[in-house]
Amino acid sequence: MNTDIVKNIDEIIEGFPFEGRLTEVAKASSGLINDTFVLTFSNDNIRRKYVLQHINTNVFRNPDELMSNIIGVTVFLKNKISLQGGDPERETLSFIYTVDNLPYLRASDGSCWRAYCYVGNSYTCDKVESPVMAMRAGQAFARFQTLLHDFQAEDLFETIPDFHNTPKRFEALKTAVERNASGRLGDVGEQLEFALSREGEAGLVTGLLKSGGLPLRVIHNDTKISNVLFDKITNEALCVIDLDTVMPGSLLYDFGDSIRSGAVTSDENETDHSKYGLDLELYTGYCEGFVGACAGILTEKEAELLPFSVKLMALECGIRFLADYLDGDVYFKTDDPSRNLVRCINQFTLVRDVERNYEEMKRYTAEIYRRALIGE
Ligand code: GN1
Ligand code: MG
Repeated sequence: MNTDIVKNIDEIIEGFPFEGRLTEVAKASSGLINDTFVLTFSNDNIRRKYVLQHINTNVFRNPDELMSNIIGVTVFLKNKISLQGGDPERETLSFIYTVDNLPYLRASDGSCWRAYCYVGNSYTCDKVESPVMAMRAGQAFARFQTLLHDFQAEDLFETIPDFHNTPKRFEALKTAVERNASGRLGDVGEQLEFALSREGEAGLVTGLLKSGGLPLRVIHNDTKISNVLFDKITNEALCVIDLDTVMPGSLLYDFGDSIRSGAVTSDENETDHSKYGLDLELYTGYCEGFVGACAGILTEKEAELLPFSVKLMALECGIRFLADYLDGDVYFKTDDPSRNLVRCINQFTLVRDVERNYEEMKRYTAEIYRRALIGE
């Protein structure tokens, strides 16, 4: 048994009321922020699995607030799902309190850990393989939106303030340029010029949220395909996971970020940038799933801005990678010094591709929305 991949595993498992004897620890995540492990415990003939996550407190500086959001949302979802006749054990996550009845464990070295029940017969994917899969992911995120439609957004802490505030992300980029902590400023002239040429559009969604032109909702904020749990038997989406960034915001951020991360022709680390771009079929598939499942709560303005949100999220993510490249890779995990620049270039390539396909995206989206509204 290899349990060494978590250094202080004995202390951690003693902190949670796991049943049985630990027999396996497997690394499970592809995320850029937290580390996730699947623990297997055996007890006579019974095997139980749990998910253990190390919380990255550099990013989530207040784990109490973070876990308060997650527990609040999952308990609310459980009630709703039960009332609708669903299965609350499979359609959302069940967090396990520590033996001291706390929502997460602080180990003696200061590291923070949380655990939830592993949902059996399920799987996650790092890549959207087909329009049907895109559609199912869209349904899952739309369901999350509709289930939380009447959750009080004011009850949530802003775990990462201004997370999708694109104008503030531009300010952070400019600070990173001035600081040039990594000394890499000379490498990024072209990317910087590109980013600044699109700055004019950066404040559209934040402006409308402020003026009331767009509703403030409870959103997921990290809507990539790897955050959807699928059922092994039916291949339908079961629920969405990774609730760290659940905060108030615009639904457009969720839609745009799903497309940005999933309806693309290659991986975000692709070094051959000519291979990277928008996959219109996946876009349409996702849009059908998402809009089909939440057309009833969408406002006209939200529906109109869905294609724009893709461009916005790609631009924002690109400038985040660029700022981190200039800062010396302090935020996103990297295994290569050029990684964040590569990621940035791919995002900007996607922005250009969305601009090229914009009219078509708008046409498809409007048609999907029209059909969803009349229940076709
Ligand atoms: C981070 O850790 P992960 O991969 O779920 C980031 C997202 C970015 C994404 C880019 C809390 O998500 O905002 O879109 O990387 N999450 C946080 O791959 O910053
Ligand atoms: Mg995440």
